[in-house]
Amino acid sequence: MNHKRALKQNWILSCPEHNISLPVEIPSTVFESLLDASIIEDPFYGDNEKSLSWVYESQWNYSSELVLEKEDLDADELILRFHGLDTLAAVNLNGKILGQVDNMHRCWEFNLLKETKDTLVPGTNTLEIEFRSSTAAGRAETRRYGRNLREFPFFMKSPTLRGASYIRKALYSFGWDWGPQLPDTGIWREVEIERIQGVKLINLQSCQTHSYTDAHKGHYPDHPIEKTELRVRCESENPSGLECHISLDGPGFNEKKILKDNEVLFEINNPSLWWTWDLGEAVLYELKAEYYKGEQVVDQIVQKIGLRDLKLIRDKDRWGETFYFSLNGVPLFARGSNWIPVDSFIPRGKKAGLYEKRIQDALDANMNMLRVWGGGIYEENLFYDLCDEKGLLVWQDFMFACMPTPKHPAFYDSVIGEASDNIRRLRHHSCLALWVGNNEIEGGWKSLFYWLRFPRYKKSYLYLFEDLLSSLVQELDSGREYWPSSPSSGGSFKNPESENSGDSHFWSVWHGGKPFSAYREHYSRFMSEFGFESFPGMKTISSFAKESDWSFHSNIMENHQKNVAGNKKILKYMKKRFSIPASFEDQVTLSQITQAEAMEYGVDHWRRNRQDYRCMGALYWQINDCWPVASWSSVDYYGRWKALHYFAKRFNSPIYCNASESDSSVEIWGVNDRRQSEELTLEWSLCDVSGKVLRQGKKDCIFHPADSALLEQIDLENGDERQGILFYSLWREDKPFYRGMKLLKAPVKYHFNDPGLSWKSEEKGGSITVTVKAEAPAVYVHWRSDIDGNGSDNYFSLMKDEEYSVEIKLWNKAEKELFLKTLIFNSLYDIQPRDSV
Ligand code: BMA
Repeated sequence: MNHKRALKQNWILSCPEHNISLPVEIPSTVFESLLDASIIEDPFYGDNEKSLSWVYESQWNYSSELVLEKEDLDADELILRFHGLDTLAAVNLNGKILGQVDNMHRCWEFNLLKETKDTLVPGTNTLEIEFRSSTAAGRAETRRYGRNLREFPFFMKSPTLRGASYIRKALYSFGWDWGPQLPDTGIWREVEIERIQGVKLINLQSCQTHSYTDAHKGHYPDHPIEKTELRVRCESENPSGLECHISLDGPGFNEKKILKDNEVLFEINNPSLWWTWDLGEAVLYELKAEYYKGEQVVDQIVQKIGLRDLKLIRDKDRWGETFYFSLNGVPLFARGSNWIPVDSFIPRGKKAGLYEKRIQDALDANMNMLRVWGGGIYEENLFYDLCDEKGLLVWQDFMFACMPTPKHPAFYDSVIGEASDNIRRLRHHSCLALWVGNNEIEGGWKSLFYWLRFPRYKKSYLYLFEDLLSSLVQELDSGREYWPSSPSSGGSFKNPESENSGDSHFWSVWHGGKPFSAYREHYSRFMSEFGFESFPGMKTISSFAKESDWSFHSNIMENHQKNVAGNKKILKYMKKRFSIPASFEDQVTLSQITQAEAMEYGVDHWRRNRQDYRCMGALYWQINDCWPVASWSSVDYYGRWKALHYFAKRFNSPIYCNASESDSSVEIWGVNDRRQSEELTLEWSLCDVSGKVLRQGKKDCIFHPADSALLEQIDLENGDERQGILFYSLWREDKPFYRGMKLLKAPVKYHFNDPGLSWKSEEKGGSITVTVKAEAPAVYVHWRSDIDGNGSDNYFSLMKDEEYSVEIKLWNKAEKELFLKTLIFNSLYDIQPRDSV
């Protein structure tokens, strides 16, 4: 029987140069272990990052005793498997070299009975992995190939260490415009040893075809698909001719078949489909392949798979070409954000539960898609398992971003290995929507700098991203689409940033300095990136900066801002919308409100445009951080939600309404991303700052499925109305269902009345419900406390005399008393200087 065991314990990490030797567990990395052993100070504190280059400039060795039994040595094969080595290393066994590794994104395997048979001994063997510095290697490669492959011309400062493009290692770790320069080293994923006897099951590849019911035509029935055919191919080595059984088990279905000609076919009538959480249930079936020797299972692969028909629809239309996903026949608007690695030190983040937490955050903010961005990693299995289970789609970049790639043959070979490993690892996941060649490299070729500096790299771009990766996806995962770059219109450098076809990144707001209103002038078929920065909350700032550093331009705050002049930009935008309060804490809050307003402005516009599929996705940049920093994230490194995350929860609601104002009118739009139609009542009232109602209305509306529509157009009279506060809400059978607020002018133009906020709290089923009341219109009401918790809402607005309840779940229930003691509610009135208008 085949047998696997993890090599987790009894490793020693050492660095002779610095006289360090530490016992460690695997997976782990050098930075993580040095921190655990208190050999270095927290790299995230102050500017400690700057004094740690010795760590990544040094060589590091991991060694362990590998105990082999007689059965291991008598096996047909004995595989030593590293699921991830970061990055450049020699792997030695009993002093003999097994091989050199040079790609963090690969799974490395060594057949010990082949390569080292003579040196293996029963009992204790010595395994040693000697890592060399990735940064030194990056510099050496740059010299060797004579090209510094970077994003910007040389007079512009790059946040990324030199040579990164040559090394197949997570790019962000060399530094990014939101990430520190802390390239880690180590055994970052599991190591195992597998004994193989007789047969070897290697991988499964399944492919689905679906037949739709007639009822499907023209609307979206509950069960659109009447039959799914699932063809499973099995890759194995079976010299002993044993029987392989493939079984599929799911709701109302359980069949087991014998593998013939390496293939079986299941026909599932009335399948229970896999849906994103907002369209239905994410049903998973269990697919199992088992080799039997008599009654005994000798090898096995188990996968959870969903039955679903997911297509990328690119139809010609009046604007150009559509770009959207259709899930089981339903056109899906992708609501979500871009995802970066959870930590600068990835295994540490995984151990801290950051995958579970951040994915829950994405779901809490009503997202149905995450984009795994190309400057990080092909994520952990856990990430995709969670997305499968929860019904969250994944847009998957290959790991290339923002800089030209090398063009020597060994680099291509490395990419082929990496891409094949990851396609084969991930292709059974239902959540996986699309493979994408790279982040922003096709767009990079728009710049003169690329053309002048790297003319000979253009052909290699086309080879890598429009030939090699595309044919690998075609060969290894034929049911899934490949898209050459993000953004792109389909490739060949043809207008990658077109508004009329493909996906787009829109950075005129923020990088381009344009006002938020520029979002409304920009159309896109699928907005896969746009973003706006803010500071993390005070508790997070206190984790890296002393009180004396609490100002936008102190050295420490500037070190925790990696986008050139980013803090200046935050302030500049804030000044356009608000008066700047004196207290740093209020400034930080205001930076978050500015960010939230910006993202809401964009998303509302693109969601209004789902009509006729004009725009079918809005993924903002970025949901998470890998360290505590001022950035575009909506959730900070410690998991604290910024104002934007609460706004996102609202502007990503599957059914909602939003308001679009101009000088003389305001439109209220309804959006329904679900597949059922809804009858809802819209109520709105336009007030002045005292709460006096200037105008109001009420209307029953039908929200057609998968559509957006103008619900109400209000023409504004001159005077107060044009500077009103518009409150709007949706009601389902007399119950409030959605509420929103729009200031018709920039907030700085309002002289708010004191809303005299009062609140009372009550404990209910393990969480705390706080009811807050306003005596005058209260804009962006926000609660905070010394104790952390996630609220059902925050940064919401209240009408005069309105009462509203939020439920708050504390991270640690035991801290309830201190939470309540330090709980405070404020609104914009409290954080705007009084004499500002
Ligand atoms: C995007 C990303 C990242 C970057 C972000 C903010 O275009 O692809 O490379 O961090 O912009 O500048």
